Amino acid sequence: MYVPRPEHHFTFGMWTYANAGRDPFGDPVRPLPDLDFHCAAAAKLAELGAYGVNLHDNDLVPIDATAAERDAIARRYAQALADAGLCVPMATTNLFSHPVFKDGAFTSPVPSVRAYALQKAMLGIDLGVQLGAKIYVFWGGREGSEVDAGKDPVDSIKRYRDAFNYLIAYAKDQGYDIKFALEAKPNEPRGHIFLPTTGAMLGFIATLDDPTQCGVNPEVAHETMAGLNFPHAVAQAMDAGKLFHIDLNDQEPGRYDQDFRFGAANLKSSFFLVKLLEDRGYAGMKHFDAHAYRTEDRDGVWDFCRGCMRTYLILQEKVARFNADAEIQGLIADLLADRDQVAGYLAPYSGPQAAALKAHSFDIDALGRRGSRLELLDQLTVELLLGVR
Ligand code: DIG
Ligand code: MN
Ligand code: MN
Repeated sequence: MYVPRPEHHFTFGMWTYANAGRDPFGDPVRPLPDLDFHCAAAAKLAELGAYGVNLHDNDLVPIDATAAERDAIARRYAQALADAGLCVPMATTNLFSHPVFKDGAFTSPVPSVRAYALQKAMLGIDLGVQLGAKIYVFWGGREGSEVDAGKDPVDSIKRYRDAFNYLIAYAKDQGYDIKFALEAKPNEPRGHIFLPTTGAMLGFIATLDDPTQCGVNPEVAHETMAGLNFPHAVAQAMDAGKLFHIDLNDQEPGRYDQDFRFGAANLKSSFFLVKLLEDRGYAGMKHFDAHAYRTEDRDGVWDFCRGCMRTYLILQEKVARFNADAEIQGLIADLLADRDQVAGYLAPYSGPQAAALKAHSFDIDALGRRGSRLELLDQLTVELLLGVR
């Protein structure tokens, strides 16, 4: 029961299981990772049932590596992944750690920085494709401001668009089988990050030269930080056919980006997220972009990895129980029933149907008095999650 297997498509970023526990107020509590650790970790993740490992370019290759060093590192790691039976479904570029990006990468006011960011992203895409990635994520952690006088927001969006149009053209020019997924976050490490939510990203993607090559990578913690309902953000991405990837974790509202173990903070929201992904047949990767508590040693990190996958599988079973629960489904059916036979008015517009609707008489007071039994429906949902249904 609840044993993760590769077919579940659970993935972890190198930066997640290798997170050393450094935070703005404290030094690392776990050893800093090296290539030996990452190669050994591949075997460990395979043993735990993971499907793949994701990476930023510099999680694997030091920013100052020569081309020969890069190739040797990539070869060794690719072999370790092959030996473990793991793949690299997603890759991304670190456009946020080096000081050069301190005022942005693609939206930096400095043309040399924007040009270097394009160069680094192209090389990162090359590396990701070489390792087999089919999705390339862009998280614009430094694309923002604290001093709005120094960065025109419209110019910044234009620079962002120029960069993605350029990189989409590059991937096409190279004949790469890869799609881009944009990841939103409202703030941290910048005071304000451009395109702060998944909804904002969806609006932005529509303005690209070729929107078909770009989707979104929503993250639980990031929408939650903004006080938003994460399943609703995912639903909009699904509706737009743009849910190319997803970053699973957990988060308490109104706090810094906690990147908690999946399900560690809000079980009901995590349940409805799993329900949405399962009911709608999401076929992409389930990536845990999270890390263990700073209190943990490396053994605790593997507890964290196990917990992410196990909680997803437990909630997946709860979804099946919810969908098979006659009382719950009966309440939902009643809620949605067309008691007054007016569904014909809601069909696609036609002149005669609109004329009939305009002439229809509604008893809005009676409609207003109708109960919904949502208290009972939510109680039954809670009881199911508490394991008594
Ligand atoms: C943080 O949530 C971001 C970075 O870790 C990475 O660029 C992206 C990929 O999951 N998520
Ligand atoms: Mn995060
Ligand atoms: Mn993320």
